[in-house]
Amino acid sequence: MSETLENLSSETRQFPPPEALAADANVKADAYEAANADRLAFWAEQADRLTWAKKWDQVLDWSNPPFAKWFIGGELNIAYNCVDRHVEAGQGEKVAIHWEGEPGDTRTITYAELLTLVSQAANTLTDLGITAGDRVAIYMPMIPEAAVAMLACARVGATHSVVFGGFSVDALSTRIKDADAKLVITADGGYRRGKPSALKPTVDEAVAQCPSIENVLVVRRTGQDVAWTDKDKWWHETVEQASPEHKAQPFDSEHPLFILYTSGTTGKPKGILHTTGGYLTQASYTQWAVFDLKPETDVYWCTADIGWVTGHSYIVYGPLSNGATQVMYEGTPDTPGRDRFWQIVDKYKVSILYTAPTLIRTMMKWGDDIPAGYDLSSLRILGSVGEPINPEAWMWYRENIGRERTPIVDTWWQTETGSMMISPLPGVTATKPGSAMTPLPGISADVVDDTAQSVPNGGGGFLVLRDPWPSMLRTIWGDDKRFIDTYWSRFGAGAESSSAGASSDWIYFAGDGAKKDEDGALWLLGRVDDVMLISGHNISTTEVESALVSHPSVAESAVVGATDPTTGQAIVAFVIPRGNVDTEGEAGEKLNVDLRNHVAKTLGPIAKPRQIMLVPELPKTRSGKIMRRLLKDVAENRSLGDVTTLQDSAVMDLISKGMGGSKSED
Ligand code: 6R9
Repeated sequence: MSETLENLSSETRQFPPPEALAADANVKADAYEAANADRLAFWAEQADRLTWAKKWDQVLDWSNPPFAKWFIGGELNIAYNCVDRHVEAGQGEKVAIHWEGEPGDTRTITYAELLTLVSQAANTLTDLGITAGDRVAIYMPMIPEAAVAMLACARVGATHSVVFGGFSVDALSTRIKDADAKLVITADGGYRRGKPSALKPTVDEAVAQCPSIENVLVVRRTGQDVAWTDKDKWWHETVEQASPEHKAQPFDSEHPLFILYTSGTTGKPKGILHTTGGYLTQASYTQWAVFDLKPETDVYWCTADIGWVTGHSYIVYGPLSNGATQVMYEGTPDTPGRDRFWQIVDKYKVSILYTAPTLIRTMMKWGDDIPAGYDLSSLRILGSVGEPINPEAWMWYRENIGRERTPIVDTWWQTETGSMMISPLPGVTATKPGSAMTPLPGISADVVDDTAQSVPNGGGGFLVLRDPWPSMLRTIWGDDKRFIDTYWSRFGAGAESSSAGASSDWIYFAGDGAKKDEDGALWLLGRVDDVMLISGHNISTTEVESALVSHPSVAESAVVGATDPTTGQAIVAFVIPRGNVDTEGEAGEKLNVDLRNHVAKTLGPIAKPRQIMLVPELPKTRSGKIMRRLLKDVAENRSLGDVTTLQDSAVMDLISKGMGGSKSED
């Protein structure tokens, strides 16, 4: 018997690209043809968008799968590509970063100034004994120095490991130890939710447990009191005093650029390793192609944190390698008010906005009138990343932010893929609300059943990637075996049951469920670990959540399968109502019944939730992904598992308290 995912929902709305945008788009339909005709030649052409100190001899070496090498023999410096070459091309006065601090302080950094900062930081790293191949941990708020620190590491060939500025002592020290880092770059603190939030005390505690750390470089941002040891150096007393002259040396295309840890659901975090030439090729190309980036005129803003892969690829390496002008914002979207994002878009005339479904759904909850008060006419492209975007959230984004003019690009990718893999092209694709549509040119994604057979259109299963791609992870830091087990042993030549075949038979397992609709467009259905088994049917959490969000009273929802004596598992839904919805007493009970019926009507009786809880918030990771595992604990009356990556630990108390009734306190 082959196991597939049910395909319950259908979507008929479709939005072709605006004509003027399509006519002037950076990438047109012929890119798919070119990549299909010769995939390696296509990627070589994209690699040529970069400046190489030495040209590669071979595009791809896949002779030792699953360990890929791209642009073998080539040499380049990433920081040179992101900074120096724009200054050399006469763009020194162009703004690289419009930085907006949460309290309202601002900085404008041109490419020439960025070059000075990165050169000074590179000289300081060298003074502190950092050489090519050393690991540097970065634990910082969203300030320009975070990007400068990453670029300075890249410039001297040190491998950076950025750790979210919200993570605990334990999370930070585990990551420092795993990578055996020599230096930490941090700050006294940053501003979040209207207050300074300290970082240095966490670093102090972590460093006390990590003998490999020789120095700690500290940016002064908040002016908070800090404890000081002889390992600590102020940024302004070192970097800002250093020589602004620094000549970037080229590194091998496969030189390690960064490690970024993903937590996963079990076990210790995986250090995902990315290297130089292939990574920058795809990050840079996708930034330009998927956002139709026109560096001369666009103002781009990605709302992610640099502690997330989105911040690496689409705040630092993608935009800067293209010479873009971008906005960088330090704080939260509701400080000082819930209109902060739209104020920023209006102030800087942002033309390309890249954000996450969690934020879109939060904005829906806060109400349409907030963005309605702002001039958002500068926007021309909207992006989404991080989770499946529910069709109704997509429509809300299109109508209330894009004002029905701007294409939306829903971009599927992972820390492991390094850059975007499945996404519409804004000048080519007629988009469907909620679908990431098709693999980008040069990428081969597919949906397969449990025997690795491609499912037909209309079918659901597992998302896989069939051919190596330039920005793919190279391994898990220090653990090749886990790399093979996690990503390559489920299907194809890497699977235990198969006799290792040709190198082209290796199949990458992404860990996500997906389906193909009748036209072959791809719909992402969430992590396969979250799939529910209801009376013998595999049902994705995403489809039920999207059905709930399509009800006018719902802003956001999370669905889990809880053990059930009759159906094996039963659907328990946690729902955040929209801002103005009455959930008191009878109104709340009626809403509850309505919602269960609404799901049954939209997807069929099999998907009808057993229980719906109205809650004020949902547990999320720092990058905004819903932590269904914790909700499952609540639904099955267990004590909570690991909560270390939870963004706001008070949320679970609120939800557990609410389990008795069905009221929302918001
Ligand atoms: C970039 C990033 C990766 C996981 C991925 C998937 C989910 C990301 C998505 C999406 C549906 C999208 N995901 N983008 N699901 N549609 N457009 O988020 O990396 O933090 O490693 O997470 O996020 O489940 O497997 P990362």
